[in-house]
Amino acid sequence: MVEYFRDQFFGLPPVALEAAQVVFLPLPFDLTVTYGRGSAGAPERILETSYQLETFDEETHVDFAEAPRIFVAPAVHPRDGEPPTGYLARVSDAVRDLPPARFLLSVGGEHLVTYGIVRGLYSENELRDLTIVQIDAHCDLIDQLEGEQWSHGTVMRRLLAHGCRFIQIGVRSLSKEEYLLAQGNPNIDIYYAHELHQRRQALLSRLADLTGDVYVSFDVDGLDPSVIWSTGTPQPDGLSWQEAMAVLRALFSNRRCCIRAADLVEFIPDPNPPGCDTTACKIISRMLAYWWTGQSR
Ligand SMILES: [Mn+2]
Repeated sequence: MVEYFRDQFFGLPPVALEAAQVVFLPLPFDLTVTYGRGSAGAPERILETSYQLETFDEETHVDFAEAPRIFVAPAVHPRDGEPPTGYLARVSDAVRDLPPARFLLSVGGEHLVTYGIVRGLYSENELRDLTIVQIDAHCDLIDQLEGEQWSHGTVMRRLLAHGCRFIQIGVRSLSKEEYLLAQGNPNIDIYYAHELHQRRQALLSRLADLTGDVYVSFDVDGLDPSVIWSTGTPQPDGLSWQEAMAVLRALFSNRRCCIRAADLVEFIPDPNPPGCDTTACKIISRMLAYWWTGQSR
């Protein structure tokens, strides 16, 4: 009988950080959630479930049993009574402590964790040249959600203030405030779900032509609920699996931009496993397979 390592991705034997090309960073944090809870359990469930996946990716022919090697970093756990900003600062510190030249794949947790990751990865100057490609039903550009500045619904507004640019894909739930903000802001480009079919080629060309630093933030509610329903604030009419993969493929095969990191957020482990658990694992393995294929060409 094969032995699986339940705390490693794909259940593979642990590898040393020095020998890894990918760092998997668990961020079990869902403090500011306003509706469905439970995304804090996602990193652990995803690791536990991932041994169910084949290490071989049928599309890219990457075999994770060979390469790339994945190092699972210690989780950054929230502390009792700690404000969200305290947690985010510790996430940034954990990211800064990682050796460079490794791909960082962070798994939330709620979407607010993206702020901590991005601040840890890039200096203030670099943030002004960073493009965040966000697959999401929501813009997360609200200034304050229920009076709270630091929330899953405000995370991109906080990053916008640092000068980041945004390409938001699959949006189908936003406030008038966010709509008007995006309309007048050259740094925000929204590909709404209802027009995605028409603008698909334009979007893929845009992604294939991106230059500079790019960060990929994958909120699972960007997908259609028929693909992933296990998320805090689901919305109908999201991206199909194939549409989402086309987006990731276009991005990771673009050699003119530099993608050092990605995240997967807002996934809630299924109360009746497997549910969507293995689908969430497969998003991660696909992102890594596309990234690795882009590296080795
Ligand atoms: Mn969302």
